[in-house]
Amino acid sequence: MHRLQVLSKQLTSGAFTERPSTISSSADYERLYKRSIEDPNGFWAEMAKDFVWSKTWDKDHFKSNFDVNNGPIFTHWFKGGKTNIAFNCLDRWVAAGRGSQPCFLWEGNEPHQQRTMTYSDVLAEVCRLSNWLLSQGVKMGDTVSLYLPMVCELPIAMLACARIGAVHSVIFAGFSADSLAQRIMDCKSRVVITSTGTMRGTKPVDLKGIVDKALDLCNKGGHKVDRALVVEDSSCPLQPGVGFQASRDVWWHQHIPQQAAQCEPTWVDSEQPLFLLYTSGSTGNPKGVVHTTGGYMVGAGVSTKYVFDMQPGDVYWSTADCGWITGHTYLTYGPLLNGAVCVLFGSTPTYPDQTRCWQVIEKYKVRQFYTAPTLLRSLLQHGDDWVTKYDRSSLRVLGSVGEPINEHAWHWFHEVVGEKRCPIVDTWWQTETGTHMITPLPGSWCKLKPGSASLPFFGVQPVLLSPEGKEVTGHGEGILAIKGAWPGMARTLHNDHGRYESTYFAPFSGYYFTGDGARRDEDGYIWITGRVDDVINVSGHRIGTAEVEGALAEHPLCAEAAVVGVDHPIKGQSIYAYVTLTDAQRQGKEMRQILVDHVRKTIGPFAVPDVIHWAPSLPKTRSGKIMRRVLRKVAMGQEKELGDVSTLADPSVVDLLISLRGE
Ligand code: 6R9
Repeated sequence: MHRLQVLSKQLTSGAFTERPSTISSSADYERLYKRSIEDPNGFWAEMAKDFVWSKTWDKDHFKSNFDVNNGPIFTHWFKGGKTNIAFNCLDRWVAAGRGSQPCFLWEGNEPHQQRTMTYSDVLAEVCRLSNWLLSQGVKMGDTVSLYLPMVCELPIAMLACARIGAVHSVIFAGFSADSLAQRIMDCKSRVVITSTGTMRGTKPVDLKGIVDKALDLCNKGGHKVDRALVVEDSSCPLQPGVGFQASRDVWWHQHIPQQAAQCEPTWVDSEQPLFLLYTSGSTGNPKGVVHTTGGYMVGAGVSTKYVFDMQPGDVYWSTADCGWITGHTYLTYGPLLNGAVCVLFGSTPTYPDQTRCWQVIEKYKVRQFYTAPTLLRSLLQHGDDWVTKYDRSSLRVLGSVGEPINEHAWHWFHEVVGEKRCPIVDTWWQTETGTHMITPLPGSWCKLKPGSASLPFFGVQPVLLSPEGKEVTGHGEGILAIKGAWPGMARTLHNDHGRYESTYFAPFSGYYFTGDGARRDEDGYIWITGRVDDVINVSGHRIGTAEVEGALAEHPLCAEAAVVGVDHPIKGQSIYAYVTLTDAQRQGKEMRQILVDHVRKTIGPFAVPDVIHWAPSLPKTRSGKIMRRVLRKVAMGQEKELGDVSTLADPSVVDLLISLRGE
């Protein structure tokens, strides 16, 4: 074969190749990691030099206190520095000659709905919207609520707020009017940005109607929203009966195009709040997690670069919605800070059919693909042919986030989707951590273990604690906590610093408490075992729900499983499993025995579920997390005490499960 042909074959068959942005050896990783822990002040200052600042940070810019006995909990990074994250995401690339490079490749609900916006287009639109926000009296520190589907206007609105120092609060466009009102009132937004509606598969979602109801509720609650800016979605116009309130509502297409396409960025202090993001805790009202500017920017930019091996011009796709943290850090800020081309996906991965993801990857030649195990599990049941008929040779790095990935899904992702060529970065992190915490890096030196989130990212010191708060060293298991601060961490909860301290720092003073359990193996690899509130103790055996779920999900007839612990008079707790079969016809006694035998064989007799409850589907939050709290209540017959189910994607699943109890 001609040399060039050989070369081009190598390129298209594309084994993962080391690039300058990749850490190229274990020794390099260890050296940088060590440095990041021993000298956080110096290490992160060096990293921060890759970004544009209007004023450099002080020499000793980093300080924190994690000990509740030692005064208030606080962290600051890059103290004294001033920057603007929107400038770093956009202006910088336009100035560097990348203005005509695509920034967003938007794909709508239908495969033929497409829109490309270049970096120059996005910058101009961000400036117009910033100018409009300023004209509405929005000032630095004011909060703007965004209730939008996955259209370019959503990240544009986030960046426009950031440009003028306003704080954005994105509320997933699936929350009910009540939840939306609660979140708007909590942060007292006077401006809300929304759209007429959106199509999710074949279903229209009437967003403006929901906003109208929410704003009525706000009025009743004594909070008035002055302005609602509405994006017109031609595929989903205003629903009959939904109107425009002339004194409050304005159209994006009438008011934004006439604004000037330049707007000076507001250079803000490093610790100026950038956004609020509400997340549910195990109890009480949703928490408004507050992220600030400088540390978050550096953490997001640097982790995206190393974890996804990202360089300017790379086509990157995260299936996350901007309504949750992944959509903030690894769809909007991180990729744009690295000059990437972002696919913005405004549909559902199974619409019009289960090949949609692979079509999108082929069409846009996606290089890095970041998704959640739940999606993989739902797709893998349909077999491999649906995947392999599309060209995935552009793929180089695959990412997983949101929950532990079971081995079966990991292998399918690696072997079928990634053709064994792409490393899988199983990234463990949280809304509160802001950025990746524990993850493999995509270098051939980095050994991958299916199901393990692997090693700490730079600057992160994970520790395992015993229930008494003693550090477990070496190989062992415990409660996952983090020692020492990292740049991307949340600084407080909106209007409730006390709750921030009591939730995350009081359980073990001196540490950030993650709420997850984990195990460290002989190689120092970390395996997340699930939330500590989900750990089941059966006759003294500690069993991670994730472990049992993983075992069930390994069975080819099991599409998905969720396991909870229920009180048991003799064993303390017993294991209660909800199982979705790939073929519902198989539900019955015989299948139960098959699954029980399978778990017994995979983990051991102590891990066998006492109950297998057939579940046509599982109650999930809109970000795809199984709501185990609800499953526990249903299992224990306490459905009157379900608590807040406002974050469920489909609340009717709960009634269905109740009706199937004992079947
Ligand atoms: C980013 C995000 C955080 C919780 C976290 C943990 C679970 C996330 C995971 C994972 C195992 C992973 N989680 N990534 N568990 N392996 N790679 O999901 O944020 O929505 O706040 O959820 O998700 O339990 O504590 P958030």
